Formats: sequence, structure tokens, C-alpha cells
Amino acid sequence: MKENKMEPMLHKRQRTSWLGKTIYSYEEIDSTNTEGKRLAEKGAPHGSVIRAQVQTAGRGRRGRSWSSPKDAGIWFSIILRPDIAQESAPVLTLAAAMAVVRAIRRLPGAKPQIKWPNDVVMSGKKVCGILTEMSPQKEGVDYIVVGIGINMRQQAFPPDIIATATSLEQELPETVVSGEMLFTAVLEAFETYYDKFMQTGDASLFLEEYHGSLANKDRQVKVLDPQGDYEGIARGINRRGELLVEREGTLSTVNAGEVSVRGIYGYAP
Ligand code: BTX
Repeated sequence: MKENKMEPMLHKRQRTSWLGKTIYSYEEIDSTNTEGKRLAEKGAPHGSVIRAQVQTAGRGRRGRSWSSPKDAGIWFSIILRPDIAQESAPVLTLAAAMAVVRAIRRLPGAKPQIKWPNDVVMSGKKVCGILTEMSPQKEGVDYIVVGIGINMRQQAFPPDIIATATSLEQELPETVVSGEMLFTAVLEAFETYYDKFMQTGDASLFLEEYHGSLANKDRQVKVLDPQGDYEGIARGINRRGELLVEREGTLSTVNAGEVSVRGIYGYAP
């Protein structure tokens, strides 16, 4: 199928019931999240997926960039239009991380874990990042774009991330990874976790499963808090998706922001 740089190919899928029924597929785009927002503003329906072979301006959180070389990974975004409170939106990042973990676990020998809130790691390095962006309205949300980037084929990374990034091919040199199968598996799994989320409006229906994949759990963490950084032991998440950090016998909740886990990405004071 021929794809045009400017005009997306539209694909229809069968294996999910509502997610990815329409897929906007680009050879090249600035960022699938940015395009997702543009399409959502024009009325693209719930469950639309935007995918690109290369992103020229892939984005992370807080203006950071996301390295997205051509065909080296799966770079895509999902448009969602749930009837939920704005405070519930961050749980979708957790649902997406669960979906990626479940899909990667299908690969023989793979042991992915979640680094709360938005990374999936293998051997302590980032193999996937998730960026959830919301368009609020007076009550609730207009739409949410959940962007997922999974590193697949990189054998090398730019110098600034070489120590912290990894790819499926680096982690599983013996395994032939099909990008299409992985992409489909993530969509199928995301649909499952999203539907659980919508039953309760929170993470309660996948909380225990989440804890089983949480790299932070019972580990020393450093919370970079605007009111002052502190360290403690991460004990898991609550149903709102907040991280529970124990310090001096009391539990604090961390609802967003930066959390370093000792031993992951070099936090080793
Ligand atoms: P983040 O802010 O948690 O992480 C961004 C940081 O991760 C960067 O500052 C850099 O240090 C590191 N990094 C950059 N590229 C990579 C990479 N390929 N692998 C590992 N580490 C990297 C994470 O934000 C959220 C990323 C979401 C990416 C998806 S791709 C599809 C969608 N479109 C889009 O523009 N973003 C999302």
C-alpha cells in the first residue's frame, strides 16, 4: 500500500471492537500526538489511531523530545473521547503502559516492567514512552490523545540517551519481532484496559495486575517535587493512579511529575 507523506492512508481493522477502526497512517509526520490533536479538533471519532513511520518532532513530556527514527519503532497515538472527570485522565497513561507490557510479554523471554507513570523498561532501560494529552472542557474532557512510542530496531541511540534507552532488538537479539503483530497486540490490550477503566472511572480493576509489573514497587525513589525533593520507598499506586511513597512511616501520594527510581536511569546517590 502506498503512503503519502502529507495524506494519510486510511486502514480498517477487525481484531478490536472499537479501537483503531480507523487508522491514519503516515510515512512522515511531525508528531502523531500533534496530528491526533489536529484531527480531534476536526472531529475525528473516539478510537481513531494515528501512526507514522517517522516523527520529525516526536514529543515527550514538558517539551522534551522523543527520538523516532524511520521504521525503528512503533510511533502512534490514540484519540479518545471518554465521558470522565479531568482528574481521571492520568489513569489512561497507566492503562497504556499495561497494554504495552502485555503485548511485549508475548515475545519469548521478554520481561518488561513499568516505571511509573509513563515508561516501560527492560533491563532498567526505557523501551517505551507514553505521552497523554488532554483537551479539557468546562466539565470533563473534550478529547484525550494517548501517544505511545516503542523502540524496536535501534542498534544505537543518540549520545544523550545511550545509557538510558533500549530497543526490543537489543533486549531480545534471538527474537524476530513483527511490528505489525506488536502494534495489533497493543491495541487489543489497550482496549481491554480502557474498558476496565471505564467501568469504574479508575484503576481499581487492574490495580493488582499493575503492581505485578511495577518496577518502582518497594524500591527507593526520589520524588522531584516543586515544594522540595524527597526520598522514600514506593509502595504501589492507588486506584486514582497516584504513586504511594512511604517516608518516615507515612504514605504520601504523588499524582504527577518526576520520580526517579534508584538503579533506573542512573539514580544512585
Ligand atoms: P518523557 O518526557 O518521560 O521522556 C522523554 C525523554 O526520554 C527524553 O528527554 C530523552 O531523555 C528520552 N528519550 C527520547 N527519545 C527516546 C527513545 N526513543 N527511547 C528512550 N528514551 C528516549 C516520554 O516522555 C513520552 C514519549 C512519548 C512518545 C510517543 S511516540 C508517539 C507519540 N507522538 C509523540 O510525539 N509522542 C508520543
